[in-house]
Amino acid sequence: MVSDQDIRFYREQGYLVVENALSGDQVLTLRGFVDDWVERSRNVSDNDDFHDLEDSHTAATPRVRRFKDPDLHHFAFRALIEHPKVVQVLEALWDGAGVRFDKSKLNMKLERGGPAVEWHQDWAFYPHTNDNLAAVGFMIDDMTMENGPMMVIPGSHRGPVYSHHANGIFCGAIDVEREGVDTGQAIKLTGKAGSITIHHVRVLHASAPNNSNRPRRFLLHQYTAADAWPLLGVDDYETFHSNLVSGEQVSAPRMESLPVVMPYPEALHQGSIYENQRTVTKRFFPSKEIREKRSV
Ligand SMILES: O=C(O)CCC(=O)C(=O)O
Repeated sequence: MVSDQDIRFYREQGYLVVENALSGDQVLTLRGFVDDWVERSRNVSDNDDFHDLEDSHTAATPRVRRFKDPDLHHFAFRALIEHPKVVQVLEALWDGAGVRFDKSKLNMKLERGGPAVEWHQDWAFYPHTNDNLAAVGFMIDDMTMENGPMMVIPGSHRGPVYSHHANGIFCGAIDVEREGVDTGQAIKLTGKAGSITIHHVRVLHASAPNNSNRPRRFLLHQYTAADAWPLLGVDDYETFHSNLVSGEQVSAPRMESLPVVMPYPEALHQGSIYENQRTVTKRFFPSKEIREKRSV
């Protein structure tokens, strides 16, 4: 599934794209459940434990930004946590260390306006005792150059850990201009539905709004090595324990000397990265209102 060359590539570049991880039938099944969830979201008017809504969401025109923890809502999603190819790849990338599932989220980015995600490093949200952490993204739709694919800055996982604060408060994004980040080096992770992306917890990434006519639904699973413990603490040990998908439980964390900026004081808006990033003062991707004003 992954070659030594893939492993070297990931270690140098901080990301990998693997094709055909899901079959065409699996993709169609997942799309069916998601379509049904969007249909049912007509009855939802506020963000809750499952729905994260675009500002323009209405019963007539449902616009969901994210379904939170889809694994808790359907077995088809739960089953993907232990997808053998994913576990195999992560074990290979982490030299056989056990693999723990952390969290799942389905970023919807619907056609004609699905929102941007500003530049950030996942490490800023959940630092651990070591950085053998990655997010695996399942492409539920083709990710193309036009529909707001995830972008990464190759090699940035080996660079600095940036402040994700605005006015001293965590906002879940970095000011790329202030930090001198060369976004010209970014590459778009495109691929056919059924492909997966794997990105290192410290790699800089973002995605533009989806102004195309096609949805870009992207299911992200966060994983950690079994010996990486969260610096923000374990909320619920039973779940933490049962989330181990391969290897042995380790109660002595592997500590590495790594840069960390704690995500405190907490973001003013809670619930998702989209909410956290509401207080970003300097946007890389202009808001919809600004884009509309510019095009008048
Ligand atoms: O959906 C995307 O393009 C990226 C999302 C992301 O980085 C996140 O949700 O943390």
